[in-house]
Amino acid sequence: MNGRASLLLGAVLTLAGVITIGAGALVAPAAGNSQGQAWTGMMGGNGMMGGNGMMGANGMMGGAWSGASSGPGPDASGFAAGTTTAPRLVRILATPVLRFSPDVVTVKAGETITFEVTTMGPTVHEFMLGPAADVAANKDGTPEITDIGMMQTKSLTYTFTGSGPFAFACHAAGHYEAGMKGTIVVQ
Ligand SMILES: [Cu+2]
Repeated sequence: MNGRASLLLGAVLTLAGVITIGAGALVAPAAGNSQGQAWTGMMGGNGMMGGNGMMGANGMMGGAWSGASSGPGPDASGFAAGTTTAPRLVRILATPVLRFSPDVVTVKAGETITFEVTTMGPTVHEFMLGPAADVAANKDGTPEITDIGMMQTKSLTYTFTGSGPFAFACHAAGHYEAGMKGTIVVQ
């Protein structure tokens, strides 16, 4: 981790310590983008009282940061490959400088990973993940979480079947072109 990423992580931890009051992390039930779509709606989804609003499980009052850290990667001691019943947790920050941190994530072939993506700063981000060509093309149907607002954390669970290549990206207007993308290394 470079110095800037360390600073950003420290900042987000500090902020989260102040505002994380309510529920813990939101965990997607399965791969795909069904979660984001399920959140739409006047009161149940993106509204003030819903799961994605100010008072909801993923809003300013809760779920911004669960406190857990990313599980050890394949090259680290204590590594345990994620499974569909026990996915490995990988945290990613979406930063105000239009970068993901980290922007390279190493997985074992076949692993199931839950990505928890937290936006720092006021710029809203997205997180699309899948086959690299689909992610580069912003292809419809590629797993994605959208509208990740300031200090919000949203999650996406994905199983890496095959050797890839896989990638992730933010396709908010102009962000991908500015370099807001990342690489999955499959071991
Ligand atoms: Cu973005």
